[in-house]
Amino acid sequence: MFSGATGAFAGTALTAAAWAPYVLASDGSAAKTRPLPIPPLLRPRRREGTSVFRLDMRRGTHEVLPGVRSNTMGFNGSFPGPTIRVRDRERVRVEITNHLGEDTTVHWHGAHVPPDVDGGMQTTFANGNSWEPEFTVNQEAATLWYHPHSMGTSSKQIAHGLAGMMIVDDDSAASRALPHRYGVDDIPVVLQCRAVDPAGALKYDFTGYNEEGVLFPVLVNGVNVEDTTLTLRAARSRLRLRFLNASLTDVFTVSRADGRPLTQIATEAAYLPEATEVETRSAWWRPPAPRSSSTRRTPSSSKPWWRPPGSRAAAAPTPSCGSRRPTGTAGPPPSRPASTPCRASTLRPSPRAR
Ligand SMILES: [Cu+2]
Repeated sequence: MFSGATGAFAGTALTAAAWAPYVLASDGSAAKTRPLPIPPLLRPRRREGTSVFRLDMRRGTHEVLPGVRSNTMGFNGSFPGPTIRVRDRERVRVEITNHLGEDTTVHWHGAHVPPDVDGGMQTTFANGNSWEPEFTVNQEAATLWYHPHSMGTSSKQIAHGLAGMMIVDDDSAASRALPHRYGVDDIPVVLQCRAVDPAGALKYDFTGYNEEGVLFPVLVNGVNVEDTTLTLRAARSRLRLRFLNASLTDVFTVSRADGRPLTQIATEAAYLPEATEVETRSAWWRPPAPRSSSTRRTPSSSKPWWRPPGSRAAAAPTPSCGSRRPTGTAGPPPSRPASTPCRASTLRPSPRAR
């Protein structure tokens, strides 16, 4: 089912109207079980009409392989970074300090902000320094992310853990109609395929990917799902999942293990003009970096439960760079050996849900 895919994340039907356990595992063989961790929500301070967020970039360690500490980099010590949630028209300032021991930037991927505050290579700042971009949010609801974008070190720093989700809210009827309680019925799902050697050293370029013995585990919200089964007990019958592919080169296919469709409601750009049922297997795939949102609903209804009233039209997901693509789609060559794909992971019902 997942051959050729670099990773897969499959879902299952809700079996109860109000309380629905979900399990994310890899081939059902993971040794440990724990609840799906939710990246912390970064709380701003309010200062003269501006929401002030603080990000501290420094080195740390994280368990990428079971029982092995990898040297990593993190925003506020979190892998992945904390989620920043802002609102259309909100004035925002982010105070960022660099303790990485090397240059960096922070780019607001997908945000409609002026270039001088968008963290491109021209705004690189050195170790020991701070950068404090300020902007007014100017776009409809979307799921974005933030990550370093400095010359020559972006993939290294992202691979080591510097990546986080950024959610933009708005006052549209569509937004009001959707689940929006962070970590309760509005769930961030950060998918990362990481290249790591058995000693825990993270790899981030062609040379590293081709080293002998390099492994490619799938992390979901920072947890290796080949080692650990993740569970999520939904507190609502409607569940919104925000998928962020924060991998460097890998494509994930998102589907449900029971063959039922997901209801896609947004892409990385905005809401879709109307909710769209997306099938399992290769029908729904994304290149690295894009975000999309879907909801799942109770299986008793066969129609999409929700259509965003009056929302602006958005482009369909557009393939861009990626190491693997559906047959017949042009793209750059695979960036790591085809013999070492990320292993498939599956979201399946827990025994209690059956
Ligand atoms: Cu980006």
